[in-house]
Amino acid sequence: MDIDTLAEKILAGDRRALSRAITLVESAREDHRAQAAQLLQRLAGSGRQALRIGLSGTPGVGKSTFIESFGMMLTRQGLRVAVLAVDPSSARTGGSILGDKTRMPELARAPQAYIRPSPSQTHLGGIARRSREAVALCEAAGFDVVLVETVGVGQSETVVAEISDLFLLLLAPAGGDELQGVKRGIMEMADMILVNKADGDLKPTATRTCADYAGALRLLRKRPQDPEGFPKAMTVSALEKDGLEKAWEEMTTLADWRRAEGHFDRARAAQARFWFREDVKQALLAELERGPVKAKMAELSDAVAAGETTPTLAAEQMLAALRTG
Ligand SMILES: Nc1nc2c(ncn2[C@@H]2O[C@H](COP(=O)(O)OP(=O)(O)OP(=O)(O)O)[C@@H](O)[C@H]2O)c(=O)[nH]1
Ligand SMILES: [Mg+2]
Repeated sequence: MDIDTLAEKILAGDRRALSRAITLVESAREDHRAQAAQLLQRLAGSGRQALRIGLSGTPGVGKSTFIESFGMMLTRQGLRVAVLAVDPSSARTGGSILGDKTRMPELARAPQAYIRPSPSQTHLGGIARRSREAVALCEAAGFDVVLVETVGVGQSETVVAEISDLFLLLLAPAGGDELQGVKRGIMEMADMILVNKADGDLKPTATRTCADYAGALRLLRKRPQDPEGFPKAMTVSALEKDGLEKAWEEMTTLADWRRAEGHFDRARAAQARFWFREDVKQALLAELERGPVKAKMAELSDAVAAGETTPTLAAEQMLAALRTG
């Protein structure tokens, strides 16, 4: 299929075309890369804008259950929902593909929803590019909401936050000492904290945990992109489908405010800038792994190890060699 036809089909909301296109952007093959770039360029002018929601949380906190319940609630409101996963561990575990689809049985069958399994890739730079391009494809395909899930392990949260309009942190009810476990950097990224499993015996603990996090959020520096009262902490039960409508209301309130105040577009522009810089950095790093440059790196690295030169001097020498090509 040629790129023009593929683009047309995506714009028409053809799911198979969308899947094909995502496979294309996931490919590392040079000719695929060129086709993917052409396709994305063609779709860039679609003028469609989804609400991109990033969702992070540790294993077992209830991300899949939440996406299933929350996603179904959105489809019942007539919204089209796409689900993507950024999963740096998938290469190790052999992919969370089956796990995810079986944990989202209703959503996986819903005609208004699209779930894209996570590919197995190890290289985080590759994951980032593939993920943001997949988001762009879903957006062009006319989805109203694109949910991007990641399991909370280090850098993948940054990737997800940098491709999302809203970033949600899903937490479990826990004792006070676990509050310390959430890294400050992650708290600072969150637009909303959802304490899940606020049901049955866990409800009182969830309420207390939520209050603790609300307190912690208030201590953070006020961000220009937040109206009064945000970032917010709330309790939900993905299992009992409780608090999901309220959470969605808060999300739309926040997104609407950001749109009205210009923060929404500003954030996307800043993200585009961020990814441009990241791509340049990744490409420069990749240069170091190529032929003669790689050999020079190895040579200087050995010299440093042998004490023949210092790391600083060797680095200067390396950069000089790069500049002269
Ligand atoms: N009580 C209760 N249990 C829940 C809730 N949400 C999820 N669970 C349970 O928690 C367990 C893990 O849920 P998942 O949705 O698979 O969690 P996850 O975050 O997707 O986990 P990973 O995919 O392994 O990272 C399952 O046994 C769920 O039934 C909830 O709201 N309340
Ligand atoms: Mg899951």
